[in-house]
Amino acid sequence: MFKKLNCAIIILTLLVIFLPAPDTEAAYSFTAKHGQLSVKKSQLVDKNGRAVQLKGVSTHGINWDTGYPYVNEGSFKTIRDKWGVNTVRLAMYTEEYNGYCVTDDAGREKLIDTIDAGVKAASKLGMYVIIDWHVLSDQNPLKHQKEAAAFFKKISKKYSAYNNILYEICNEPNGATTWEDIKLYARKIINIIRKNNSKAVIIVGTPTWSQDVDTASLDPLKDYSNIMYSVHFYAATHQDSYRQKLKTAYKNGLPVICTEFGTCDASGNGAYDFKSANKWIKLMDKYNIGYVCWSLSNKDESASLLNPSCTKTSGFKTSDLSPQGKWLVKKYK
Ligand code: IDC
Repeated sequence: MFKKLNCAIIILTLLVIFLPAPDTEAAYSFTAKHGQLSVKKSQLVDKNGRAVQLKGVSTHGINWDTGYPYVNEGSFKTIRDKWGVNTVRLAMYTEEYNGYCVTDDAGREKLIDTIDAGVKAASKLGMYVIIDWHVLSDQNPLKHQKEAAAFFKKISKKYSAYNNILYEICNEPNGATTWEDIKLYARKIINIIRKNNSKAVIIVGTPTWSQDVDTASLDPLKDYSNIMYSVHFYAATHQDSYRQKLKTAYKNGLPVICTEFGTCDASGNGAYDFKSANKWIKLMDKYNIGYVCWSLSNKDESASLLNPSCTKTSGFKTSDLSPQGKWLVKKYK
């Protein structure tokens, strides 16, 4: 009896000593737990089919010095551990500020490198990452469809083995862009991504700066799986009538994700409206909809999560946070 017990103790001890210790980052991370995401009815679910809610932060434009310096492992680790963020959105403008479609080849290469740094850091830290084709002043995604097709072909091939990437194919269609235009564009780009990745969640923007999820819900894309539609809001501008659009979309069964929001007005500036922001969060929590806040930057504007005086690019302390930053930590943590 004693012999057997001794033997068991020795074996157990040896196991503890010689079994490789699990890599804590990888083994216990958010993405390790949830794995490949997919869409079941209107809900984002994890590898086990359980509902999952993403809580994210968006970079400012990665084509800009108020954006790319924060694309580093230290900064992602800080916002993961101190803020409760599980998702990072890499916003790459298409036209503004030497965006992908207007810069030169060297500029494009630098943007691809920044995306790579972001993807690698997020993956190492067990976070999801949204690659955002940030249509804004170009208004209609069809304008740069050719460039988008080449970009998503390249990027989806490069990251085909990753299970933590979501592709956001057009940030905010606006101007005269119709839902039909967006669908035409989306079909083209989805087909391209699907050749390299049959599962990744693909997020489609909606008309009027991604506000009209109600319109999209009346006639969503057919014949594709793992597609979500984005709603964006800036709480001081977008009040009850915009929340109503989300309620309508939800009632109609549209899978919605909020890939960008702010607590100030739609210019990214002006006064905060935390009361309205709280109403949005409450509604999205009720529906289990994920959300991503604009933006991880110290640019001197209300929407920045950091104070203009903060020059650190990681290791942010509470005193480095803007009013929106402090609000976010309270909500996310
Ligand atoms: C804003 C930035 C601001 C920049 C401007 C134009 O915060 O610094 O000068 O873009 O490039 C959006 C857009 C997002 C905007 C943000 C605030 O997706 O790019 O960022 N916003 O205006 N939609 C609604 C608001």
